[in-house]
Amino acid sequence: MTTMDARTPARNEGERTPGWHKGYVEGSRPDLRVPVRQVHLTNGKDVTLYDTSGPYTDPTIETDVRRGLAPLRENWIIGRGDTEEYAGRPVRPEDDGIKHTSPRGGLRNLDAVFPGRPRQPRRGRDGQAVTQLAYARRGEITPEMEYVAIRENVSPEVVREEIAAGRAVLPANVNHPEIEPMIIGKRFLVKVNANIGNSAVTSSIEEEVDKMTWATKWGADTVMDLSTGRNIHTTREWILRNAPVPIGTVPLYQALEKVDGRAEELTWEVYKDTVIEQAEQGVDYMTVHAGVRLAYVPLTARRKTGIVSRGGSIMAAWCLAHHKESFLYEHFEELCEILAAYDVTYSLGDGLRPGSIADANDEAQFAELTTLGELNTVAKRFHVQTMIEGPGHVPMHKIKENIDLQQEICEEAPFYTLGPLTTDVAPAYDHITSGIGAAMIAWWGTAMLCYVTPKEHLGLPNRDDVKTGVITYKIAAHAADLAKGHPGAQEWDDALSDARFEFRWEDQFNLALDPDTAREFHDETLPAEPAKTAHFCSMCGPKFCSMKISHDIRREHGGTAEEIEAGMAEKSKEFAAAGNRVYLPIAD
Ligand code: IRN
Ligand code: FE2
Repeated sequence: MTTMDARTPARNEGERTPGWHKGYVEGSRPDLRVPVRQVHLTNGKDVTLYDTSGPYTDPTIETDVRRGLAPLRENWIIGRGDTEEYAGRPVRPEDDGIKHTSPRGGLRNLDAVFPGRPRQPRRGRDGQAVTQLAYARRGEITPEMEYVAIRENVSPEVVREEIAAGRAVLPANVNHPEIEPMIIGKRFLVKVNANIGNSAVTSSIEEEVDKMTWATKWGADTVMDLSTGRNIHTTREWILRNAPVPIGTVPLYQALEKVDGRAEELTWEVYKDTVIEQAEQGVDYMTVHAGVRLAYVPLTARRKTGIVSRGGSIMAAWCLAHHKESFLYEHFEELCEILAAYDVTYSLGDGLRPGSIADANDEAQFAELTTLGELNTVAKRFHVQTMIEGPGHVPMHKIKENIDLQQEICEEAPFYTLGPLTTDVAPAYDHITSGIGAAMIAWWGTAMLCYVTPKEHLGLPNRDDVKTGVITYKIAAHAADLAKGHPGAQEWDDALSDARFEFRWEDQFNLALDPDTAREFHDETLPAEPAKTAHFCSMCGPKFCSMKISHDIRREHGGTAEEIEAGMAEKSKEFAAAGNRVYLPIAD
């Protein structure tokens, strides 16, 4: 997140009461409007922040999960000729003779609910690929690229260059016109992904949609739907049609459902069919564990925690059962053709990531990374946008080697890491053990961080855990943006610091990553309304407040170094006179 100082939101400018509202920055065409969070401070200044929350936080837009969001990219996609209407009825999962987990007939209902979707991908004008990578390589700045340039406060040409070089990805399936485009790359703001799903037993479709909007409300830049079990297809359809952010999946999970959970029964055909089904729905990026090769599986035998990746263990089981090379590796080129047709972005999975501090940076992990580098090169030949997944559990002194090697081996393709967790000893606090590693690795160039919630290793995250995970990771991401000197990143901190120093409590809350909790904590100690403008903070009370003292000194003695020193000496005397006590009762 960063401030976007130079740009003035076009809408809602009239109502300028302190607080915040959703604003829009208009691009070169009227249908290109980039949402921002516009914070109005009580001192008359405005701060503009990056916004991931979608139309849900715009009171002028009516949303209805049953209708889905407006397809904001549709004209751009059709205008480029990326898709066309299906001549007949599109091939539906229930028509293809392969066993699917989604309920038959469910799709027909969806057709009525979400008319006009999906559209058939066209393999590009004159046989050219329709991916953002292909456009960037041809020198074309798409509206999506201009959109993210405005969001990131950089020039569209920088965006095009980074995508063309493979250093950034703009995940945007041609069948997901609802998203507000975003970019993942080390020259841009560090992004955060939140995982949802996984809870087929306990939650309803509405709950899953709600988890997705809840995650984006707190700043998730992308959401991965890892649902398994019943209604998997329909759940995903609802999430996609209501998502303002790119949606990622691991198609292997659904493919495994189709063979009743028996890994050895997986086939390339079932997998491919699942990928097409999901690509057609509009999934923007897919985790593909194609780096788990037969020969690498024995390298994990002496590990403390073996293979902890779900996808990795499924593929390892398949390889061992057949004693054959992975079907994902063998059919990788064919997979590239499918992904290119829909502009689905690869997230090459780290199936052999370390699951404990002891296993960090071992032979198995780096062998897989070498293969991911090789596959990255193949994907680029097919113009498929590609990022690389990373660990895992890694102690602090072994983190840098991960990003350095990945950048070298994968030609600077965006790195997308799960944490890493910097110690194994704190179950229930793994958002923190991993937030530490996430901040470090992002500082050194990781482009997107996959969040970890307090429930990691213990259970399924609930609403509160999702929020805690997202906020923790937004802190890591922003800390990295600051350390990297991302243009504009510090303005946000400066605005909040000023508000803190000047006791503008409401401004502090409105600028905070989590205004609700900040306000709540403050109210716990000082519930009264006047306290929000009082010139002391609840930490020290009215008698002893470092910020208040600094103000007093400035007021009484002016601002030079000698004057401040004199003021300090005086305060020291006052302090001694009052009994040298740091904590004084608030009321006399
Ligand atoms: C991210 C980086 N490394 C792994 N991830 C995420 O972990 C990935 O994007 C997906 O959400 C999940 C996949 O886990 P398995 O199948 O590798 O355990
Ligand atoms: Fe773990």
